[in-house]
Amino acid sequence: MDTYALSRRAVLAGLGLGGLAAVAPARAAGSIRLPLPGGPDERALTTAFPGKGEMILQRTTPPLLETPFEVFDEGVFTPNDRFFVRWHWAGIPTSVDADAFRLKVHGHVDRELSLSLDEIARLPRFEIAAVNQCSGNSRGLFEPRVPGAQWANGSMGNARWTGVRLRDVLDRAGVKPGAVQVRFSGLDEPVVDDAPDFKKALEIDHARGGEVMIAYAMNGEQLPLLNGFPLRLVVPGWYSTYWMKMLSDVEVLEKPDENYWMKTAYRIPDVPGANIKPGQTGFKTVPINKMVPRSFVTNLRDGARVPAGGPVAVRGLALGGDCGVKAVDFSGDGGATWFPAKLGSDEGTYSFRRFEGSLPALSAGTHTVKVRCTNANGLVQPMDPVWNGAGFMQNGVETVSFQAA
Ligand SMILES: Nc1nc2c(c(=O)[nH]1)N[C@H]1C(S)=C(S)[C@@H](COP(=O)(O)O)O[C@H]1N2
Ligand SMILES: [Mo]
Repeated sequence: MDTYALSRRAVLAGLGLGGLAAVAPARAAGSIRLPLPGGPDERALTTAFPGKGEMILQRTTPPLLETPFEVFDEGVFTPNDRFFVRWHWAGIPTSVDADAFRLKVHGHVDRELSLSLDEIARLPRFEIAAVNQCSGNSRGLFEPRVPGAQWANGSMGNARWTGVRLRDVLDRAGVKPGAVQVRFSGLDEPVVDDAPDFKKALEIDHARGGEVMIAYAMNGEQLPLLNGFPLRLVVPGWYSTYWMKMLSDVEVLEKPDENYWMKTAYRIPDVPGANIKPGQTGFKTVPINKMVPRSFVTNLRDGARVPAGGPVAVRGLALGGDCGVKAVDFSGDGGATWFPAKLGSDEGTYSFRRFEGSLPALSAGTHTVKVRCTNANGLVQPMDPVWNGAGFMQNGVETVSFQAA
């Protein structure tokens, strides 16, 4: 039996997030410039957050921490202490008592459950590698710029998640005929009374599909508090807005969820890939859902210098979205000619996949490399980002500009 959830290591060592608000900027470990067109592009680096190494401080309260991009060159899995953090409301418990914690399962079910972590750990164990990516990852790269957290490319991460299938938990409660959705919420709360608690819902068949899981471990360790200790939902292939952290409440619904976070926020045009014009209204929307393919060069960054006259190694990470990576191609001539990259080991459909290749010998001067992923469903990254006012689902082909000298 797995005992990650049973380890009772100190969670937050008594440091309140209110306290963090005060210490984080003071303990900033320097700053970094993000590739955000038109600025402001400078962000503090911080090591002040519990369970986290050096992170890009996007916001202090509630914490929004971005992964510095060089971390993605180190491997296919993102270390827990460098994994990005995003919360909507500042009412985040600063510690969770693992013994007292209960997961409530209720609503349109035969019997309500109140499960301890020990009871959950006794269900069949399930493990999957999957990328957790914020819907707004790379929002700051959109032009025209859009409001919202100005993330560069680091509000994503890949981990091996261990836990139990949501289906097994739902089966214990006994889903009644007529159930249409399952709604999730966590221990965090808004700090003002009239603000909507963060809740998300999935269709019942998706929830029971066997891949959606309740994770108690991430990369073989208990979840960092800021990534949802003690339990979080993992929805492989879908944007992380559904990946409810500190999951405490699972509610089976007879009617589609109409809460703010489903009905109003996190909506996308109902036509896949539709480019929206600034100011455009009146188009139909659906809740954001499956991820789309992406790829990133990790060994070269804008302004990098490489020796002229020799081949240039290109290495990076790709993600298929809601299916695997079929191919990654790269181009050194602005997209006129594409070379296939060699793909690294397959860690699973929803994982990052490494790729590598090399550009032919380059003359001295400025060069660019573009990289493009095609997923197993045949979906290809667009050359230009698909613009929308919410700044969601940015997946345009990335270009890195470097110098050969
Ligand atoms: N309880 C709770 N879960 C949540 C959120 C939240 O605000 N509260 N935000 C969601 C969003 S929008 C994102 S991007 C991911 C971020 O996951 P991470 O902080 O573990 O990287 O958590 C998701 N789950
Ligand atoms: Mo997000």
